[in-house]
Amino acid sequence: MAYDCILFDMREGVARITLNRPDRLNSFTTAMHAELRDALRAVAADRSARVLLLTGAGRGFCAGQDLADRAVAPGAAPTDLGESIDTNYRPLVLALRALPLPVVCAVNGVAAGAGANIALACDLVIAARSASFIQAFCKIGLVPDAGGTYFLPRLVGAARAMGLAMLGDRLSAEQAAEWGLIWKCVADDAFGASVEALVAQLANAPTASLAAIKRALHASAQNSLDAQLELERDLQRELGFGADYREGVAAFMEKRAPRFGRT
Ligand code: T3D
Repeated sequence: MAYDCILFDMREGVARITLNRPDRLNSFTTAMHAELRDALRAVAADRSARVLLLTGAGRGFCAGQDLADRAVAPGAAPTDLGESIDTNYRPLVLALRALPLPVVCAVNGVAAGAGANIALACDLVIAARSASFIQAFCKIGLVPDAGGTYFLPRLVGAARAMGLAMLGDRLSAEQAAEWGLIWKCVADDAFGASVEALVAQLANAPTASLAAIKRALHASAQNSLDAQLELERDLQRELGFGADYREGVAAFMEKRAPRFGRT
């Protein structure tokens, strides 16, 4: 599939998806969603992929749904937003969460509406200091979607989630990191290098171990303690029979750097 709205590249274990409609702050269109689905399918099928990096081109990360596609002419029927969510946003969030490798979101600028929540669906969010997060939905009469009402209270607590969602104010990247909404905020001039260092570290890490960590931490939101202990046991058993564990222990004993693989 040819891509017009995203850039997609896969090299040295790093899959890179860049939202690429900078003149519209990389807002989502139907075409962009179709391209994202295709690219994510390709990443899931590629056994050489060790980490996925999602970022935006230009000065913004993503301004959510392209509202130019939602303007309703007088007398015309409005778009069924539930259908749009079922076709586009829900599969996107679930695909990011299901990938058996770490997904890094590098928030290079403003992340608004579904753009903010797609970032939160990723495993590690690193933001430039000049970036910001806006739950813009209440400004146009909507409810946070793309997992916002799931992620926000779990990440920052009910009080802050309610304030962010009901006020729709801009949250700076620095404040987002202080509140635990994201992993890290870095100075703008160190952003590119920090992102590259992070994806390089993850691309050389034991991928099956990171996939198990992702699965266990996501499952903990619903599980009882005993169910979580069982899951940890099952994952540890599987990893304990794997090549990376053998390599990790051997490297430790031999006082050398480990060479991990995908499994
Ligand atoms: O519809 C469904 O399928 C349901 C799902 C909905 C999910 C959602 O995401 S709903 C929320 C949609 N997003 C928003 O409400 C955010 C709208 N954008 C903004 O509030 C502001 O643009 C920002 C706060 C994000 C950034 O402000 P600023 O001042 O830095 O930039 P700007 O000047 O507003 O935007 C730059 C250009 O991008 C501008 O175009 P122009 O005037 O230069 O030709 C602006 O119109 C355009 N743009 C920004 N966001 C969108 C957009 N165009 C279309 N859709 C956008 N969401």
